[in-house]
Amino acid sequence: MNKKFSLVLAGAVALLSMNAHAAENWRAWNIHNDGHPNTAAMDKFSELVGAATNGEVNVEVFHGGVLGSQPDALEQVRLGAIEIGNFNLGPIGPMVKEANLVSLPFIFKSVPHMFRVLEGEAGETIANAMAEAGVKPLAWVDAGARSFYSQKPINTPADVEGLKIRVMNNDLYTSMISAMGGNPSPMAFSEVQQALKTGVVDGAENNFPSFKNVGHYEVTTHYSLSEHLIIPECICVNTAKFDALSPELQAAVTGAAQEAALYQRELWAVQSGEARKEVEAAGIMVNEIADKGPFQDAMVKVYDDYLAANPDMKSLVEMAQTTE
Ligand code: BDP
Repeated sequence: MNKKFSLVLAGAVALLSMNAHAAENWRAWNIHNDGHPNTAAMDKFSELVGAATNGEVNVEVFHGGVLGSQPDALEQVRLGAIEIGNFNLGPIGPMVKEANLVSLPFIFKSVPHMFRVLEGEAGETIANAMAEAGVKPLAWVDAGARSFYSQKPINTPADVEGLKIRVMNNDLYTSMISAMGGNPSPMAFSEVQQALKTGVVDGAENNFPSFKNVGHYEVTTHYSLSEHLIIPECICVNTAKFDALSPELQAAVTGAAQEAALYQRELWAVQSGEARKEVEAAGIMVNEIADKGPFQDAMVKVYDDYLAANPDMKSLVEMAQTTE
């Protein structure tokens, strides 16, 4: 064998063996910008995955929703065109029925209650159904509670009457607003600030960090603590991509997601309080709602209609309601 040929051969062999261990390069979707706890947590996740897998799985995070709106990105993850991301379970409900449990208004008593439900049998059922649908949750993330904001304080459901309120894409949210006499307007997150500014909608609902991070507080005056929805989020991966990894890499990626989620929860605890103070300092008037009873009463119809149409969800709803 001449020298040149053997060199070429050695090169080819080296290339082949490298390919056998070709690194996975994953794109991660994140809707938030710098300054939001989830952005920091997703950057942390990327760092942790790289370290835990010795560079065999690389995650590049695309912030600010540049890879598409949340419903589109979820579809991309299901297809494997985007591998992973930080998703809210709200927009997952229309594609995974079980995930809709968390979108029933007032289903959780508090954020710790929500995590207890997710850590129990109900959470397992939801996680399995999501994995089956192609969006496998590796860890649960805190998103606090969502409350209304608009140009006037909201204290009772009657205050919502006649208001056009932006909601995320999910029929449960449109029913929720309609049940209070408001006009629901499903819309992509990226369009909400402009819609509030130009009066296309009268109000919206979200947690403090998101209210602040994308400048919704700059175009509203009142934030009313209705806390009608406590929706968890996930670090969710395309199921097939995850299943194709070796068991060692699966464990490393899951471990990194869980560590990043714990980090997120710590950041959330601090930064949601800070976000509230910042918007208040900027002039937002925050009002407590002394009695949430009337809001809960208005939701009876939402539950009745939902359970009549989805009787198979009764057991999950009961599981959540009976979780201490
Ligand atoms: C934020 C969530 C994000 C949603 C957004 C929204 O973190 O996933 O897209 O609300 O209201 O709190 O669309």
